[in-house]
Amino acid sequence: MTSERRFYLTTPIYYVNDKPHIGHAYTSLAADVLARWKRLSGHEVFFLTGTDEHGQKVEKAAEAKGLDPQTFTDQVSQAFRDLAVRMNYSNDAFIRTTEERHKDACAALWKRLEERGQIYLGHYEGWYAVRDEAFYGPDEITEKDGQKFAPTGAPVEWVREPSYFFRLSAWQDRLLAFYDENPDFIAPVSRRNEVISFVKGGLNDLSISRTSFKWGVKVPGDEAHVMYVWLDALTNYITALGYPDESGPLWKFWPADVHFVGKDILRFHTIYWPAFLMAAGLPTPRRVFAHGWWTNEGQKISKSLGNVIDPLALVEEFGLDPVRFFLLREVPFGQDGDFQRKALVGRLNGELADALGNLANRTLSLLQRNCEGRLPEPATTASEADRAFLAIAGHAELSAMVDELLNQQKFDAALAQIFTAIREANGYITREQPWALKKTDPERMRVVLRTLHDALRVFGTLLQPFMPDTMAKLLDQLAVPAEARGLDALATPLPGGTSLPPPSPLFQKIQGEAA
Ligand code: ME8
Repeated sequence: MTSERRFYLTTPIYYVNDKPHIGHAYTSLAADVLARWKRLSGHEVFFLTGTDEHGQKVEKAAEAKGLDPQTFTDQVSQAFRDLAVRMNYSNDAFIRTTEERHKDACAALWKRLEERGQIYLGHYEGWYAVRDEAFYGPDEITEKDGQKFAPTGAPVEWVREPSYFFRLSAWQDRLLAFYDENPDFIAPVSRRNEVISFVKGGLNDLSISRTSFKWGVKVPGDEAHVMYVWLDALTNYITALGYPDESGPLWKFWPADVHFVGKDILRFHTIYWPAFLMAAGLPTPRRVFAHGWWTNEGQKISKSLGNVIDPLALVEEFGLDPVRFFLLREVPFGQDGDFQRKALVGRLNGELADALGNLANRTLSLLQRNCEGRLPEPATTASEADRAFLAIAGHAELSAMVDELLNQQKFDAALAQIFTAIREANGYITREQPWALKKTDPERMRVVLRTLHDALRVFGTLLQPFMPDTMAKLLDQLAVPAEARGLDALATPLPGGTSLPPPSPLFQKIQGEAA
């Protein structure tokens, strides 16, 4: 398999200071859909997610619960694992930064940086926000009611302690050259501009160790220090591939094809991470995609406002696949989005139940009733109307278009293309009226129903990454064999005469709520 047919993608590793919410579910969902798409198109995929378990923030959260940090992280980390199962994420691995192999990988990377003259011992004095686990310059700080704040709104405290530093300032020009040579490294483009102007503004050396608390990976050779949690956390992406063993079976997946992140952690991934890697002489990831922020019915999501959206409660109420579909359909990936219940009901009732569900049900019921539940032979006598319809819903064009959009992480646009074709199919069935053809022109009826069946197979195949369970059900009803559900298989028509099972509805409408 050539490297082009291999694909490595990651989510952030989530802090275990609290239970998972919609934002965490969202990033992992996007990664899951792309992972599934890549597998469907014949790639060898490695999809990683996990939890970030060190640092002051987690230490404090454990303290507040009266637990030692390891017991606490064992509990909360499990909630993220459970979320992955409940959301049907197809991650190939789940990494925890408290694993021994990860501590070894961090120590190895540290030593490599040290050997290459990238680390020195100094003294850190400045502002630190525990909530962001980030350092801030004096010009970034604001004050309200005697408390100082970072630009993110996180309270900051003055920190003064011995610290190791990474020579980040020395990487400014090489980072700028790197962004220039790799225009796709930061997406979307607005974020790329933001990072470039930040780096042009000048970079200071980065404090990469702390001595005022203990919950972290120990600095090799100086155990009074624990590593800065972001150096520890970013290393997870290579730990999972077996680093420092570059001859192991998974190392072939490095560099990552996409790191999915939220816009809040863009700088860590697009400045620190490539700088660490370049400084260590390791290849840099191909792309970092920073998506936008969800608000809830117009309000910032926060624990204090009591409006945190629990993804599992949504799944409980609306079903898993409608929720998976809605989150990626509603908001262009990369932009902020507002969660509105009525928009979710509208998409579920309108697009899923009416447009797709009814189309499948009508077509499959007619095939049962009027064709003895058997698939007609592939159509040989296409009319002008059939050809016009197939130009939009034909497999080759549609899957190429979806592939191109998903390679740019344009999930909403990919779904919009598929649903344009589904609307077209509804127009086709309404115009052709196959139910009226049974007596007047049964041969034409068979052509129309076969054409619709072929189109439904395309829709079901292309939508599998978004709604895996429901599309498996649709493909079962269409009698598509399990081994013929990849993109390549679409070019081979199903044999005429295939027996079709009786259809059952794919989606339940939500009643009594105005869309
Ligand atoms: O930052 N809308 O972990 P974290 C959309 N451990 N996405 C959201 C969101 C919202 N309202 N809230 C959170 C960390 N997210 C570090 C990462 S990686 C080496 C270390 C998502 O638990 C989004 O992906 O604070 C964001 O980047 C991530 O959760 C932050 O998760």
